[in-house]
This record gives sequence, structure tokens and C-alpha cells, in this order.
Amino acid sequence: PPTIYRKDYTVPSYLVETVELGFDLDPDRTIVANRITMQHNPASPSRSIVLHGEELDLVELRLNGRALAPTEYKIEGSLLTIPRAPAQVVLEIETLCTPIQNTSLSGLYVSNGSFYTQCEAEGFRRITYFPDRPDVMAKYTVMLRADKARYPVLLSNGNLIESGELDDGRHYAKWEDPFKKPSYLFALVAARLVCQEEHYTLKSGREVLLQVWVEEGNLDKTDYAMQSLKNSIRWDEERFGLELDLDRFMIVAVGDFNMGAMENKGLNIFNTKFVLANPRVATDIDYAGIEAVVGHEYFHNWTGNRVTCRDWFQLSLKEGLTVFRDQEFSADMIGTDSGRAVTRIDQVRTLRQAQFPEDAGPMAHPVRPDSFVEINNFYTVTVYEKGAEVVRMYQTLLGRDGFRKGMDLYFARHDGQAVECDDFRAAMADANGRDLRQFERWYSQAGTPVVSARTRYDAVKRNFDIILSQRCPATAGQPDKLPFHIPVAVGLLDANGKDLPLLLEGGDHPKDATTVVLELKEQEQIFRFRNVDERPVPSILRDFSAPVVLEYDYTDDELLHLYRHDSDAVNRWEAGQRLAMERLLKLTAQVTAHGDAAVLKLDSTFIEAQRALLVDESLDPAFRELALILPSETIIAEQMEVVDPQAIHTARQFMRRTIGAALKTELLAQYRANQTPGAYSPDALSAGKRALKNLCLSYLLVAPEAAELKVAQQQFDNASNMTDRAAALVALIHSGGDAAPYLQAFYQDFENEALVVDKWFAMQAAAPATNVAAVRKLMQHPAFTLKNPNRARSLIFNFTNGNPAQFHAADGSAYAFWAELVIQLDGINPQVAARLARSMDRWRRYAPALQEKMKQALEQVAAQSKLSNDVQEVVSKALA
Ligand code: B3K
Ligand code: ZN
Repeated sequence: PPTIYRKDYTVPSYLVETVELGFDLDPDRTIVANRITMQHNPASPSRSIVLHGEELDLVELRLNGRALAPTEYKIEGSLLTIPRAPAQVVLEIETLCTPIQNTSLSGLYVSNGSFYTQCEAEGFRRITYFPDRPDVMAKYTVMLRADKARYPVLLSNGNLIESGELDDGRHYAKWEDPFKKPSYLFALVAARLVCQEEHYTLKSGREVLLQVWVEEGNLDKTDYAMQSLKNSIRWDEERFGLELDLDRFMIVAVGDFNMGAMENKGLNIFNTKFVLANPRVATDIDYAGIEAVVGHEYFHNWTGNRVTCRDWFQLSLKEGLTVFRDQEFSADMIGTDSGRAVTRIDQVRTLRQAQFPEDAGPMAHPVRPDSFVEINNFYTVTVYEKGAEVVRMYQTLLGRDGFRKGMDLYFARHDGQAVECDDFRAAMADANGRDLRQFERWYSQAGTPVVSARTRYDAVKRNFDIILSQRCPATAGQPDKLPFHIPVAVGLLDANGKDLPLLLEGGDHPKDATTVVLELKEQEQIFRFRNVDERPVPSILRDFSAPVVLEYDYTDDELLHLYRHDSDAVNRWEAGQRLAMERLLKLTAQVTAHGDAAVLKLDSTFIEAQRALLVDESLDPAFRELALILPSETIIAEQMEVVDPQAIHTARQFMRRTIGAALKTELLAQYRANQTPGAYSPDALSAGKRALKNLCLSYLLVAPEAAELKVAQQQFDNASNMTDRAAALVALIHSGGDAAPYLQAFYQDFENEALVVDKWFAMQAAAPATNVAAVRKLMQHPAFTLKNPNRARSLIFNFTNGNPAQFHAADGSAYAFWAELVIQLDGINPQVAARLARSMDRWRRYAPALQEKMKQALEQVAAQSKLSNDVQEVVSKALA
């Protein structure tokens, strides 16, 4: 398959003004009539009309009223070209498609008997012939016709302008979207659904209709999505002055969906996972996910829809910015500084768990990629989460007010346009009179920069110097990197742990500042603090002010000092993670050397630090929970030259067991102190208490005696919400005892709740005792299917990505399983298959014997004759 390059961009030859779509919906044979008015783009030298189309049956093609003979156009692959067209054109295109056979869930497809669409990135071309590129924006009118009994609800973008009955039990609905949009934002739904609706008054006084559509039987699970939608609308008005521009805003939940959700104009389509919740079936994490995703899709209405991307290389323009906006929304919803810090720590964990590995692996790419084979492979943690970090750095450099000025200018300049990442950067620079040219490298250079810090203290002159240098590892196609513009937030702690007032030489910060942002722009720079009376302990990269790896030779004493006192909660947490990581790496090396855990020891210094933190009631429960979670096996693996997954698992388990035993009394006391009796509420404080309580439980259950087992069993039996029920079950599964009766009871209670059945598979997939044979057995369960992405992910992905010690079993059996599943899934759904293919990204970092087996598995997939572009790109890059 060909590689597509950013540098090859050319403007569209024709621009579309209006699109009228008519659908006769039938699962086996849907007829799509498409009438497009278009005109030649004066900026283009070409007079050829270029349309995209895939998996379509062309019935008729008319140009300005005349049917074209097959000699008057050309179909090659997915391109339909009409050469030498007139300046003004009306195209009428009739095509057929087969939604029931569309298992890729891109384009028009059937889920549980109803019709849904997913068009981003290039799904619209599977519905009709069209210039399917985001810089072609047009106004759409949509006529839907379908059987009324089977599809009583007919929805599309914008406003309902007409509906009524047809012959033969069919009915119709006509929708009109008043805003021009790119084709990827088109959507339709024809389904048997019910809705929760509400009239909501905007700040301006205008009233809008809000609807959340779900299948019958799920109406008791829509409250939180509706509440989150209202909160999102309010937040965007207040924080960014952005108002909902439509009279009607709909959310539709669908059980078969490739991603989290989709921001179609006025008709957001969601994975059920990010809509449906009540205390019985959803955990605190599910609730938080719903708030974030509802916010995310809503915020796209301005950052994505009103201002969209010129081409798909600019994807982070809308995704990085919108992730940043949803992160800020979630943080503001909690409203406290410590709550905000907890959300920030979660973001750092995600980056380290997924983005740093991506940036160091075969699929590494800049936030704005230079090339791709399959765009669907670039909806990545780099484009999304690192992209959000890049946006956050503007705010760190310019301040909140400066950032808002930049946003205002961005909309003033580009509303209604399809633009580039550079346009966003220019708006930020121009609105603030700042030179952000060097900042461009965050968009163009891949790889995680390493910032290395040294310090020196001059007691006589009372100077404290921080010397920062930067480097960035080579990535595919980018052997050498130029220095980045990196904001490094810094504070200095005195011997009592108090923040020193700072006086940065040449700085223009306020007089009483205790955190300043150093701007590292050279390869190496010296920053001097004056009037420093004692040698301080530096707190560097506060609030994780840049997506980098920070190297600094902290002593244990310095880390313990920061862990006890740092006023910056992110760095306080970070100090604990560094203390833990040092030990985890040593213990892992010892297991590798000795073959077992017999020789391992954990020093009391670390245990006492954890004890002190655990019982410190001045700290948020949510923060204490995060501080007590050890770095994951994946994050530990990223620190090692040669990864030994079983040794990592053994070392980490040893550490958890040791902490659990040493802190047993305190863990039990905190377990009891952080109960949340009464009606369930997903608010951050209650969720934090449950998180801490359940973390205590998991420590107590690493090597439980009868008393601890009983605590878990009681929680399982008596839990009044899914958070506690699921946590008890996971603890029981991980305790090493026989969890089968609990698993069985859980399944019986929830077998009709698809999202809970997903949890049931996921828990088992990630359990230390689950080997590949056990996964194969679970695949035989009647509730398992590869066709549903949530279900496939729950079992398969949670095994390959969430159970490294078993996935990397020495005999390579799980690699063969992986290859089999990638191939099988590719025949069903290439996007899902390609995600699974990426479980092998880091294969070169394992011991030679494992590497050899992983390579064989990759080669086996690569050798398949009928591979999708999606999977082919991933495996060929892995092998390159
Ligand atoms: N924009 C969609 C992503 C669709 C990806 C399709 N492969 C979800 C989101 O970021 O909001
Ligand atoms: Zn998005």
C-alpha cells in the first residue's frame, strides 16, 4: 500500500456547496441518492473532479442532468475521476451498499438490528462517492426512509425539518444541518431507541433541546451522561466563552463501536461504555470516563467542527486541543487544588504507560505526523495525549489569560475554516506578542526529550544554580533532533520542607513566587537563583510542566524530603515513584540473577515513608491511593535495557506483599476509615475514599489470612455499588485462592449487562494465574465474540497488554495466539486488529530467546496474503 506524505498536500480541485442525501435504509441493500453542487476551486490548476468511494455499487452517475457513460469517468481503486469538468457542476450519484455485512464498523453499519454510521476518518466514502477530505466543507440536507416498526427513530445532523409516513409501513425524516461541515462529521441513526431529554437554557437565554438516546431497558443509565453534557455546556461558556451553536444536541449510545465516541455535528455517537451508568453496573472510573468523553465530544463542536483540520496530518490540532480541554473540564469539575493535582497525576501515568513507549517504539511519530499508510493507525496516544501536553505547555508559558487570548484569536481568524497546527501556534504567538517559532519542534520531532539537571550551591555568594541540558533519542527517519522549547517549572525546598521565595536571575516573576517556569531553549542552559541561604532540595518539573523524562541524581534523603513536604502534589507523588522505581529495578535484577524471590529484601526506609503517607489524614484519600500504587509492570519494563517480564512481576509482587504485611494494621484501619456509607455518589471525594479503601484491600489480599479473605468476601457480598463489588472480586482473584465461586456469582448477577460482562472477561484476562490456555478457554464462553470491539478488547487486549508475565511466557505460546487473533480479527475489523497488532511494538527489548519467537509471530502475520493496510503498516514498521 502507498505511503501518503504531508508534503504532498494539494488543495481540492472542486469545492462543494451543498449535499443532499437520500437514504432508503435496508440492511441488505441500502440505496443512497446523493446530489452535490460543486464548483471549481480557483486555487487549483486541475479540472478533474476526484471522488472517493469504497465498497460501493455504482448505479448511476449524472453530471449537470446528463447520465455519464462509463467512458466519461474512471474508477481506479477507491478513486472516481471525472476529467475536464465544467466550472459549475451538479452531480447526482446513486449507489448501493450492504450495511449488514459491514463488520469494520466504518461507514454505515448495523448494530443489534439498527443502523449507525462512523465516518471519521474516511468512512463517508463507504456511504457514497464524495471528495472525502476534511478541507471540503459543505451544507448537508438528509432524507431518511426506513421501516417504521423496526426503525422508529430516524436521526441525522442538525435540525429535524420534516417527518411523516410512507407506504408499506415505512416512514421518513428530513434533517438539515445549518453549518457547513467536512464529510467526516456526517452521521445518521435509524434505530429502535428511547431517550431522556431536557430543555436547557444557555447563558445567553436561548433554549436548546438535549437528548440522550439508548436502547429500551437502559433509560435508567442516562442521568450521568445528561448531567455531564449540561456541565460541559456551562463550562465551555464560562472558561472559553463558547456557546452551543445548535438548537438541538443529541447523544446516541451504540454497543458496537471502534472507539470511545464521535463528535458528529449535533449527533454525537457514543460507545455504550461512555454513556451508560448507574451505581449497580458502573464503577467510579466509568463515571469519570463518561464525564470526560461527553465533555470531549461536546468541546469538539468548537475545536474540531467549527474549526477543523486541513488534512489528517493535522489531527492533533483538534484532538490534542480537545483532550486538553476535557482534562481541564474534569479538573475544574472537582474544583480543588488537590483534586486538580490528582487528575494531573493520572495524566502523567497515562503518558508513561502508553505514550512514552509509543514514542520509543517502531510506531513513533511526531504529534503532527509527516506520513502514514493508514490514517486510522494515527489516532494515537501521541496525537491525543502528547498533543494535549503540547497545548498545555502554551498555557504554562503564556498563563491562563494569555492562553485564552490565543484561543479567542484562533476562533476570530479561523471560524468555518480547515486549518493547520501552525495556525494554532500563530494565534497563540500573535495574541501574546511572543516568539513561538522554536515551539514548532514539538509538532515536528518525535521521541521523548530527556532533560538532565545538575545543581551547584555557592554558600558564600548564596547562589543556587540549576544547569539543565536536553537531548532526544533518535526515532525512525529522525536521527538528529534540534533543541525543544521546554517549560521547566521549579521550586526550592528548605530544610524544613518549606518553599523558598525565589529570585531568579534575569527572571521577571512576581516577588513572592515559589514556583518559576524556566524556559529551556538551548542544548544546555544555566539558571541562577540568588539570595539562597541554605542548600535547598530542588523540586524540578513541577506539575509535570513538559512531557519529558527528567534525570537528576536525587539521593534517597532528598526524595524522602520531597515525598514528605513538596507543596507541588505532582512532584510529591513523583518522589514516591522514584523511591519505588529504584527499588523495583534492583529487586528485578536480583530475581533475574537468582531465579526466584528468596533473596529479596525491602528496606524499612521506604516502608516507613509509605506508612507515614498512608495515615496522613491531611492528604486527600485520592492522592494517598495514587502514592501507594507502585509503578506498573509496563512502566518498570520501559526502564530496563533487557526486559524480563516474569522477574518484574515477581519483584513487584514481592514488594506489594512486603508492604501489605508491614502495614497490615494501618491498611486495615484505613480500609475501615474510608467507607462511604449511604447513597452512592460518584463525586471526587467519595470516589477517592473508595479508591484508597480498595487499594488497602488489594494490599491486604496479596497474601491473605482467613480474616482478610473474609473482609473481601463480605465486601463482595454486601457491596451496594459496582466499584466496591468489582474491587472485591479483583482482590479475591489476585489473592491466589479459588475465586471461581465469586466469578460465577458475579456473572449470574450481570449476564444481561454487556458492559459488566466485559469487566468479567477483563478481570480474568489480567489475573496473574491466567495463561494463554485459560484465555482460549474463555473464548469458548457463549458470551464471547470477536465481532464486538468492547468484548474483544476486554479479553484479548487485557491479556496481551495487561498481563505481561503471562503474555511473555517463555514457550512463546502466547505470541502464536496473538498472531492467530490478529489475523482472525483482521478479517472482521481491521482497526481493532491493528490495535492488537501493536501489543508487539516493544519486541526488540526482550531477551534474545523471546525476541526470536516474537519476530516469528510478527513475520507470520506479515506473510498473510490478504492483510488490511492497517495491520500491514503496524507489523511492517515493527519488523523494519
Ligand atoms: N474523533 C473521534 C475519533 C474517530 C477515529 C476513527 N478511527 C473520537 C474523538 O477523538 O473524539
Ligand atoms: Zn477527539
